Amino acid sequence: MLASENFQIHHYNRNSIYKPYDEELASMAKQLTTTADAAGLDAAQATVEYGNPSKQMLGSSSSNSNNNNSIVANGLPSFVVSHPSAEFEGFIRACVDEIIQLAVFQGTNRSSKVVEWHEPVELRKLFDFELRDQGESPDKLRHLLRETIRFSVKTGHPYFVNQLYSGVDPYALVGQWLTDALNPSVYTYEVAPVFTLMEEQVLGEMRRIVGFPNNGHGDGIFCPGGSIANGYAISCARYQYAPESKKNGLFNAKPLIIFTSEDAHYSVEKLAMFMGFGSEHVRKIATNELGKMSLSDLEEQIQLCLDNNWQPLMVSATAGTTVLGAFDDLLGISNLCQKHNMWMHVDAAWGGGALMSKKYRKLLNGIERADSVTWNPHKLLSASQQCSTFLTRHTQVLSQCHSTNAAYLFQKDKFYDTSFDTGDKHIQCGRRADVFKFWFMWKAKGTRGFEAHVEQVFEMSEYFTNKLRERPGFELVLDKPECTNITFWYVPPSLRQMERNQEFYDKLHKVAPKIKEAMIKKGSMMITYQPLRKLPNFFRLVLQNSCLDESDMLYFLNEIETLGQKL
Ligand code: ABU
Repeated sequence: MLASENFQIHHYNRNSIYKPYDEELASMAKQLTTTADAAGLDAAQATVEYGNPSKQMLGSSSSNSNNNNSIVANGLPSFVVSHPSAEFEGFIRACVDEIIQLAVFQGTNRSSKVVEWHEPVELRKLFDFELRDQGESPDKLRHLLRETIRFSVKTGHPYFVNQLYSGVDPYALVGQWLTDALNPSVYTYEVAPVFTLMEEQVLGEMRRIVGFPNNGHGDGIFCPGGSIANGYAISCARYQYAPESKKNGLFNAKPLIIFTSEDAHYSVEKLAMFMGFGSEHVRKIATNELGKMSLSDLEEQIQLCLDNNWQPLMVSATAGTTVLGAFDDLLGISNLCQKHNMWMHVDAAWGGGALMSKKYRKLLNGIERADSVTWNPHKLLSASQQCSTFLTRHTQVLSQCHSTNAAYLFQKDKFYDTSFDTGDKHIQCGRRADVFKFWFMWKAKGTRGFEAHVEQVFEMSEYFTNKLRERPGFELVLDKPECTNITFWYVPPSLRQMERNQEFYDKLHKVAPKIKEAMIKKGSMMITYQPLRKLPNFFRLVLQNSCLDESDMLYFLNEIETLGQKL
């Protein structure tokens, strides 16, 4: 049994939770009326739009009586210090309880909607987005919390299979909340001692799991998303092959060429553009019928690059492509990188989680030969957004490449070992402690818990694929999906007898968008669709929530069939 399955849902008794706060609010309202009377204010002026004002606001008013803290129209102070004074405890607890009840549990219950959909123009009318001169009452703020939850997509809902993330892991959630409460910025040991050492531990363990030599020797960082992690790979590769570029930039340099597959994540091209390479210098290698980078095309493109006297810089391979979930041939790519002295990067943002499983890690054979790897625990391992890592076998390159030695942050004459001031190897300055939620999950579940999680979602994707094969009207894009994204068409009965000509494909192209619209308006599930090269729109189901079982897989098929059969 997975550790997460042991998590008992707490059945809330609303009265027991809110009664003390509600009573507190009532008592404070009385106090405020008395205060207002004493101040010669009309009682109506001392009450608020959404009920009685709270003790905490009063408390801060009285505690800040010397702060030019005037009573404003709704009876509340206009200035509240950014400090959780004791008077705020009731408000914070009430809000957190509400979030737990509505967003964490009710919002992810299978009987609830995944989304309550409204067009933007309608949502603007339904939701109070406006910012005003005067602050709102605590009750209004709680109302706004509830409305925010109500109109938001419940990405933790089991029927949200739309993106490469989903679920609400209880340990990750608590971890995320703790880091928000402590609010560190992980750049120096002095302000983030625990998280600095935690990053070292987690990144080291991830490198060992990747299989880098010398027991995972190397370096790594937590970064804001897989796109930026892929950008770090480009930056490190550039430094390795053209260290003078740190000072001189790429002006007058021989063009450096990046190779990646046509199915790779768009971030490789985006970051190359952002870093001044230019999109022309990102060569898109053709994929084969399984969605993997074609090694023969790669070799041809490298040769073409050499013929032009350009410098082949790096190959960014993909382990788990965004749409088809294909794993590139990492061993073959590594041989070519070795032959041409190129940096080998593996974007395993999506498929990296499979490394946790003895059964599925073979999908990434050869990753241990890479120079660098992107691996996002917020994807297949279900950590909360965001949790993204860049790992490299090279111990110095990140620091050498990115450091600028800002004297106001990275003073070398500090009283402790300043090698633990890790911030200078990042391009960010302020940085969230994304490590904690992942470390906390890992502590709770153990590596074996992650393995069980990964194997559960792979098992469900195989079950879904098998059931899909048996159903009339459903057709797979890839015969044997490798990862837990499964791509397929639903062909409604009205099209099933048609000849497979252009007219058929034009009609099929319109089916997935129609079904998607119907499911969102109904709120019954969310699954994405896309075209790919010449293929008409098809669905992509993504599984990474290990609470999903066989009945959920049947639900997905049934729902698509129900919504699409009349098209
Ligand atoms: N790297 C994010 C990919 C977006 C998605 O398809 O879910």
